[in-house]
Amino acid sequence: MTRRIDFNLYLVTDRHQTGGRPLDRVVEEALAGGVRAVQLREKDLPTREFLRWAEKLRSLTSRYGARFLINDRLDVCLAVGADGVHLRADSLPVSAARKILGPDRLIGQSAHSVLEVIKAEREGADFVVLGPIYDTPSKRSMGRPLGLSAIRTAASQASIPVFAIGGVRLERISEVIQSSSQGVAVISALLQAPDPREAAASALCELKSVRSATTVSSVDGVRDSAIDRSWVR
Ligand code: TZP
Repeated sequence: MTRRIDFNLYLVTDRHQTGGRPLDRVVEEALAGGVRAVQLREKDLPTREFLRWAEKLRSLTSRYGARFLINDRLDVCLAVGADGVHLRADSLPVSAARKILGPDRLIGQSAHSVLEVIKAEREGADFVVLGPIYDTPSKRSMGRPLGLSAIRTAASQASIPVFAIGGVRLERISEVIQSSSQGVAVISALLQAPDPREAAASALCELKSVRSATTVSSVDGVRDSAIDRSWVR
C-alpha cells in the first residue's frame, strides 16, 4: 500500500531554536505561510510535557489541514491522533511500528546513508529523511556532511520519497530538488527566521518553481517515479 506523501516542506521542531519565541506561535506562523507537514521532535522532554506539546500541535496542524508526525513515540502518536511517526535509528523498526499503527498512518525514517535509505524502504517506510546533507551545527559530531550526491544516489535506488535534511536553507532548495529530492526537512530555516510565515511562503514558492522547472532529463536520468509532482495546493 502506498501512503501518499503530499508535502515537500517538512518542518521539524526544536523549541530551543526559536529565539525565545513560544514554539507553538512560531509553528503557527509557519503553517500560516503554507507548511503542510510538521514533526514534533523535542527529544529532551519528559513524556507528559511531550504529550502536552503533541496535543497542542495536533490541534494547530489540524486547523491548517497539515500532517502531524511524532518523533519516535508511537504511544504519543496514537494518544493524540497524529498522522504518523518519524523513526530514528534507535526507534522500533518500521515493521514493528506498522503492526502497531496499522496501514493508514505515515511512517518516516531518518537515514544517514544511502544504505539506510534502501533498508528503510525494504522495511516498509513511507518516506525517508536523509542527512545531514550540508554542514549544520547540531550534527557536526556525525562527521562530514553527506552532500548532494547522496540524495541523487538514494533517489535513484529507492522508490519512496527522499527528503534532504541538514543545513537546508532557502538558497539551497534549488540544488536539492534538482538532485531528485522530493522535498526538504528543516529546523533552523523556519524556526530561526525573523518572520517564519514569510520564510515558509518563500521556501514553498522556491520549491514550486524549481519543481515545475525540473524535468526527468534535467535530473541526470535519475529515476523519477517516486517524485510526487502534484503537491501544489
Ligand atoms: N537530522 C539530520 S541533520 C538535522 C537532523 C535532525 C538537523 C537539521 O537542522 P537544520 O537547522 O535544518 O540544519
